[in-house]
Amino acid sequence: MAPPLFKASAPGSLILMGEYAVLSGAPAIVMAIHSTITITLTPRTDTTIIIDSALGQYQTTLNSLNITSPFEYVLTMLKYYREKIPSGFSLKIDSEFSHAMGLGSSAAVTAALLKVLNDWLTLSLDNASLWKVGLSVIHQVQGKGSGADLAASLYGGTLVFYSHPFQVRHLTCNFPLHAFFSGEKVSTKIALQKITPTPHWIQEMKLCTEKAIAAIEKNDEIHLGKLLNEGQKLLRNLNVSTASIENIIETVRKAGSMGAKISGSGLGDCVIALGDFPIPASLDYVTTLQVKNALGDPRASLSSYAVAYAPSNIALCKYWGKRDISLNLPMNSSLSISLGNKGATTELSLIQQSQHQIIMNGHLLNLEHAHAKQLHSYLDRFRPNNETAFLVKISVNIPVAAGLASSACIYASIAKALNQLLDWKLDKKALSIVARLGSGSACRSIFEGFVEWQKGSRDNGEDSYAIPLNINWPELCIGLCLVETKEKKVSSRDGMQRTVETSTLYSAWPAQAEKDLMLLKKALQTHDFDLLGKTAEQNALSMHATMLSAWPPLCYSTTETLALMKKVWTLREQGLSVYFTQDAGPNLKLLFEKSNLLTIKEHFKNVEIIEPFNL
Ligand code: 2P0
Repeated sequence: MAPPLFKASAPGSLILMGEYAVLSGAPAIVMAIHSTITITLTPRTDTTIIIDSALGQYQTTLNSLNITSPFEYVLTMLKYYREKIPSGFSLKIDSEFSHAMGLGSSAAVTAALLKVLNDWLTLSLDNASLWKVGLSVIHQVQGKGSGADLAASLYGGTLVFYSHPFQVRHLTCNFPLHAFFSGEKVSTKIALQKITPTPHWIQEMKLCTEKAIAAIEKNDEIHLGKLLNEGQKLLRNLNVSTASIENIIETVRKAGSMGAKISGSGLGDCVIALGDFPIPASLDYVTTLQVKNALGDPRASLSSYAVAYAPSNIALCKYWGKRDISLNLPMNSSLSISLGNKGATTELSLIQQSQHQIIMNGHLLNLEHAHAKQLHSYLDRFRPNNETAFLVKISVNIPVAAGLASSACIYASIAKALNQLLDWKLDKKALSIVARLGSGSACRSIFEGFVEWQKGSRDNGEDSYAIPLNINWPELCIGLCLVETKEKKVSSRDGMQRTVETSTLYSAWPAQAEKDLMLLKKALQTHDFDLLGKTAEQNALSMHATMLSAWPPLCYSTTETLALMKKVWTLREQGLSVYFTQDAGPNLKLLFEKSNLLTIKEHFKNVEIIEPFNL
């Protein structure tokens, strides 16, 4: 068996507002960035400690822990935990960003190591307790420091942070933000020794930060931009701006940034700029980053943890019938449209247990549940060994098992999360195959937009995966008409099998699906909406016809479904270009173009509109 290893990642960070004043009790706004530092610890049987990072290699033993550059933070932390550490180990530090750009790499290393040791030494400390330990390490190494960057690395996301007493609160900040490196870096320690703001200055920065927090809470990007410029004015008055920083600020403002300022203690470091603007090519020495704004960036909140989202999808040419049940290989190719922000998020971590724990929308899924068996056997394919299982938290924002392809987004998000957690580094084609093994339609949910699932012909399924069609159709709208959100009595899986085995009409289906696929591709290429609508509707009705002729007969429609269908047909007779599609459930999905949005809303009062290309 492979030796156990302990792995944790923590993101770097940028301070948006509140520099210097945060040391005097004022709030700061701090954000985790997208890039992380990952630490992997593998225990050894002797007392040797081997540290391996891009900054160099270092070897020592548990009994001679001397604080040596460039591993001061790591070694100081190891000294802190010395009495609890049972053996030597090797420590691999992988960073996705340079330590020389002011992106909080020391705090990220400290946070990742805190989490790794928390796991290995089974300390069970929460983030607030880890922060306190981490801050004491940071103070030992660099003297001063608020620990704002450490909080961002531990908690992730965008935080309102107070140092003493320690307090953090997540903010939702969805504005585009970019960071540009000034080309210089002065350590925070030196900056803090050189610069002492006056009480008046601290008060001004405090006010500016409080207003910026309010602007973010109100989603007021313009005001936030103005406040960033005010913050920069304050930092300029403190003499921590440089010619290179001013040049970046001027250039990004000219390019259309709504506000820009130094991020951090200045005298170098990064400029953080707000807005969606073309990145100026003249700033050729500059690094651009997309700040990760997600609330509570999950990459920071747990060790050995992964999170991934996948959209649901609606087929315009349906997948109905399998040529191989265990590999979910279809009889026919299909074509779908992904549903953007309607889908599933899966959080995944490893647990030392024999059985997986699956939490679906906040409820522990018990083994009798219809989905449980399928999910367990899917996860079994990927577990590292019999003593290790997965803790899976799935959040779905569409009704589960109501013919809205919830299994598609669930298995696609699990496949993506597995790829991260187990570090497979699979491309999307391979991920599509992994997702397909969970649920056929899931292979399409790996991609956005229009997607074709090519049925393939090989027995092992290696050529049965989805590909994106890269066609944009911004006017296309989907209207969800929910008739019922209860779980259906017969699953798609059983329904399609019954149809293949007993339906008198099924033999005509594969050829019809192939023809519809060609017509749909033609409609997509020519943006012929009526061809798209007609083909999708006829395809869905043909699929349901195969079910009606199965035995026992299979009918997912209710009287309300039929009433809705008739309404669509009547409206079409009256000249409205609206069509529907229906999956293995009673709910209908309308297809129409944006120009008819208001009319559709008038006729279908509770319709939920999705614009797959305008999200
Ligand atoms: C589709 N459906 O193409 C069709 C139309 C339902 C009707 O794909 O057994 O949950 O897990 O491979 O993917 C739903 O079937 O079935 C489905 P499995 P899946 O969207």
